Amino acid sequence: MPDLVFYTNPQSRGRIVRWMLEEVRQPYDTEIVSYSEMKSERFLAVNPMGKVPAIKHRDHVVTECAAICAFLADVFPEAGLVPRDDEKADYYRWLFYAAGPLEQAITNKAMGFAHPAEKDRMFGYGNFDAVVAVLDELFSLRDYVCGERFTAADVYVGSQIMASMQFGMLPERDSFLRYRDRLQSREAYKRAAEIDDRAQAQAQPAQPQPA
Ligand SMILES: N[C@@H](CCC(=O)N[C@@H](CS)C(=O)NCC(=O)O)C(=O)O
Repeated sequence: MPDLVFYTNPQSRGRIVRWMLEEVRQPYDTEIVSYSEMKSERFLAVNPMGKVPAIKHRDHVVTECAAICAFLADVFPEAGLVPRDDEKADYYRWLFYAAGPLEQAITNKAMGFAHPAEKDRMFGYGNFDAVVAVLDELFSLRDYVCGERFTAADVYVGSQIMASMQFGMLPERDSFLRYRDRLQSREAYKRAAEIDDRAQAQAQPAQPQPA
């Protein structure tokens, strides 16, 4: 039995972790958790937030996509996705930036929550336009979060950027589109997407079409 169990739903942020799992290429068991099961006693024992994704590695549960990506990179260093010493500053900086300020900016924007400009200083992300400009500059100057080389930080930062663009919550800047193309050409990305698309189709069988 594999040391890793992956709790997910194919229509969730679990897709980020699926990609990371495919990058590290370790055996894992998948448990699909339906939205109606997420607040069950059984699943709350795994994640008291009642949310996916989560992983269990031996006796340890890890939740939060960014933490899971960093954890898997650390535990399976042979995948080559941990930062080298000279990459650590960028790796941690932008991983935490994406899990905090970027995600808040995007969800607030999607919900139509706006704050007056004079309150920017109270918000960790300042304002949405500033977040977009900072990321646009970053990916105009480099191919990956840490520069030339793909690391686990790209799985998370890239997923946030790609999903937000896909749902129309982030503008399609050229730098973001080029970054997306680089990431989507990865074999592990394609494998993960295929697995989740298949799981999603099984969960929602196609409706018969009227003749
Ligand atoms: N901060 C968490 C967010 C997890 C999350 O919100 N997951 C959603 C699916 S994308 C969920 O499980 N929602 C079910 C619920 O809240 O009942 C992470 O990064 O993993």
